[in-house]
Amino acid sequence: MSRLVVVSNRVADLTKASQSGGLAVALGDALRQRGGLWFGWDGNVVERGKRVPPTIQVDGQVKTVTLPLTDRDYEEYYLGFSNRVLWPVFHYRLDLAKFETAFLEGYQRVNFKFADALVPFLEPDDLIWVHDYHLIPLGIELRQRNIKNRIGFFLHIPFPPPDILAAAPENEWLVKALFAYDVVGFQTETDLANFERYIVEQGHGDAFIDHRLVCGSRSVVADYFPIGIDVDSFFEMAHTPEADSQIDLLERRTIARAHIIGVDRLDYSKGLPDRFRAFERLLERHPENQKAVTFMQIAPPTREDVEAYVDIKHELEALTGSINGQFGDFDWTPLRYIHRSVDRNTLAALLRGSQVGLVTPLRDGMNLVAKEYVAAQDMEDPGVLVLSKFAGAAEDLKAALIVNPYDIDEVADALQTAITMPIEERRQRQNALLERVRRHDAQNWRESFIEVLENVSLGAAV
Ligand code: ADQ
Repeated sequence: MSRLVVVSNRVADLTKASQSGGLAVALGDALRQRGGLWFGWDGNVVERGKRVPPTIQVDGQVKTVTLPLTDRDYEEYYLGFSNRVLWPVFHYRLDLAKFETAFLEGYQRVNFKFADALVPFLEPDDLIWVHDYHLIPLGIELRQRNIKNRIGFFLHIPFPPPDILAAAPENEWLVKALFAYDVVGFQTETDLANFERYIVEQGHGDAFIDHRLVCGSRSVVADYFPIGIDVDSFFEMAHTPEADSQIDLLERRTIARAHIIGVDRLDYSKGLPDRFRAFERLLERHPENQKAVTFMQIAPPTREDVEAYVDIKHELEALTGSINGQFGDFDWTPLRYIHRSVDRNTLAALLRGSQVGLVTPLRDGMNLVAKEYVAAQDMEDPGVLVLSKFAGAAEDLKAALIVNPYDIDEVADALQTAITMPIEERRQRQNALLERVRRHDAQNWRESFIEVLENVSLGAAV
């Protein structure tokens, strides 16, 4: 079995995989089974011009190789092109994108440096799996260094429609860069269709029935692979004696009979201001929920060096103050907004202890919180998932209450339906949801991607 080499912007700490969730859970097992290497940024920033050799850590069969970014690279590659250009554009938010030439140069420079630093660690049989929008051109850089291995790429965020992508600088270069890979994976059918439309409708190439797309002298296999979670371990985390006492505490500390929960990084793509307004609308339209329902939003800070993130933080603080000021009472705080990271065990307990999971991104690649909410529920007395139709997860989780997150009345009505839903309907929906969450779990995601990558006929010169 060939080794697996994972490349991503940040490298997760595999020794704390169950605590960090996400990629660490999804890829940790594969790395341990096959042996391999995880390469990426160590999260540190050093002065420009300073050359720091990669840090190598070995844990059994798995090596992690990490390096810092210079302050300039951090500004231009990470904050600049990745998070001020690609993140907003790929989330359909051209209004928030900021284009500067230096950003693109920084992005290309870091991908160049990453390739230089990675090549000495590669062996001829390695399967290389590159992750996410920070590293789209890494494939080209590796090919230019004569790396002939199978290389796959997975995009964790949405792939926008061609008309939107056309507004990004160097979009043609960026999309064509994907053809340096052998397999390109997306989260959903919609993302895959957008990629195919970009290639075919704009005359850059052709699509064939076996998922192969051809562009110039290169071809790739492009398909969708919905990412998932480790369902059993999340369920277990939500059902420990400590979780029981946390849920007890949650219930005893309040007069509310129903809890609504939201858990998201504080990001404008997650639709938090509209979500807060929908909760406010629920209290206005259905006043019987006053003193009877609470909403807890956990939203840890991210990317605070980007202006759009500071703006949304202020907006949420103002909305929280205004909603609590208008509706709160000495014995009831309607909205609890926690702007901190929360330990995953507590998170699992809170998801289980909440009667409604409110997941209303304006656009999201997949959204693992929706899946975690389903996995955490008690099957006998499950809660209800209210899910945005613009989350990738909605393609699969059709048994949730699917809403348009921009329509505040609709979300408020869905909340009311969720709070008052009879137990039989809740159980039916939960059964259907859990079946989907299990079908597309973390293991299925990584194994299906790796299987396609291992068996693909190589993409060069068709
Ligand atoms: P994210 O945008 O980060 O991921 P999401 O899929 O919801 O979004 O994953 C977030 C993870 O962080 C979840 O496992 C969640 O439990 C955890 N988390 C969130 N808030 C937390 C908190 N306060 N404390 C502790 N943990 C917290 C990107 C894409 C998504 C895609 C994933 C995976 O934007 O669309 O689903 O990658 O591909």
